[in-house]
Amino acid sequence: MATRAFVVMLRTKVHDHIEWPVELAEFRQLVGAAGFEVVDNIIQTRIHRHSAYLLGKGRVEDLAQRVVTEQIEVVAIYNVLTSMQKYKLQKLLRCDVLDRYEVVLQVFEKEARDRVSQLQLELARLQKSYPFIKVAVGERLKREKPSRGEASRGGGEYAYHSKLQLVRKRIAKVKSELSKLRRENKSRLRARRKLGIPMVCLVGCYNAGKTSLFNALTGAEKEVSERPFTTLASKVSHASNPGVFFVDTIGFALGLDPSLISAFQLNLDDMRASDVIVLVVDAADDIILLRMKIHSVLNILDATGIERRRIILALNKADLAGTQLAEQVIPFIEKQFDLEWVAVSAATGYNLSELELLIRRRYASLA
Ligand SMILES: Nc1nc2c(ncn2[C@@H]2O[C@H](COP(=O)(O)OP(=O)(O)OP(=O)(O)O)[C@@H](O)[C@H]2O)c(=O)[nH]1
Ligand SMILES: [Mg+2]
Repeated sequence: MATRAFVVMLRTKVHDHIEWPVELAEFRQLVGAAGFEVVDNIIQTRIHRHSAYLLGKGRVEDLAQRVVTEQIEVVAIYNVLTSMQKYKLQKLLRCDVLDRYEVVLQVFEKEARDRVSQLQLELARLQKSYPFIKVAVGERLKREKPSRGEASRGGGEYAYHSKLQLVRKRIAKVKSELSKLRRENKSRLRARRKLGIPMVCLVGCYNAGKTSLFNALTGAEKEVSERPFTTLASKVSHASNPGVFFVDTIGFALGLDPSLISAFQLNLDDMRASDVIVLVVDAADDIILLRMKIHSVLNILDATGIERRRIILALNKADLAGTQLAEQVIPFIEKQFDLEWVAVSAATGYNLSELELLIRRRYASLA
């Protein structure tokens, strides 16, 4: 039986009536993918976050009642919490509280099978949990009254410091292993670059169809699925399209926390090293969601240092989008974004040669 969860969102942009339902729906999907059954949504609108509990205290107390009566085990919060907020909420709600960072991390962890992804995720997990352990144990020590003089307090503090030291040691170990792997990856990228063959990276949100396109363009048979984050570690094509190296890599989610993105440095290196970036979107998505996803990915690419002149937009799933493509998506893209685009379908093979042509032209223009 799935773990019963509430989804909680604090809306701070009080004038936004369009984006928040989309963000909520996307988050609910991730909470589901993390293995939870969403029993209800609780939404509060206030301009300022409550510093201790995120939501107003009255709301949290109501929630605590419902957690008991409705047998809730997890409260998943759309917003990103400080360690102190998480600690206080868990204490008051008496159940696990996960914020968006942790929910997404949990979904990633379900998919991580290769060493690099596992290490990158372990680091992301440790960096989030270290300040939380500090707060949680610190608060406990403050409350504990030494029962037999100072000696027992000393024991508690000793355990506290040795626990933190263990986590710090593990962080250092994982970081050093990752930097070794990152150096190796960079030297592979340099060797590939020396061959003078264009490198083309497929980027976009999860489920856009990056791996499906990668398979269609290269004849590979990598796993494709509707689960979020099916692909974590990058895959590079070799044989069947010898004129181009295609790179399939990790997918993003709407509003992904920047500190979580920065955990995936090896994937970001693959993107940075590519000549051309194909930003893949699902053209059958609702137009508001589509706009938010494109902005989200462009922001990540900007922050990663990838220039706009390297980017081509692939409107994938043309077969599924039907008339929405010509009537809504294309006029919208033309109006909103200064990006060269091509409508394709990885499923039917529609316009793939057009995409390859655009890639070659763009590569030539970069030289
Ligand atoms: N109808 C249709 N479905 C497609 C097309 N391309 C991909 N899909 C489906 O969309 C879903 C996601 O495809 P993937 O290729 O795994 O997507 P991805 O972008 O690699 O996703 P992540 O690896 O999770 O980031 C799968 O169910 C595919 O079968 C397409 O052109 N048309
Ligand atoms: Mg994939």
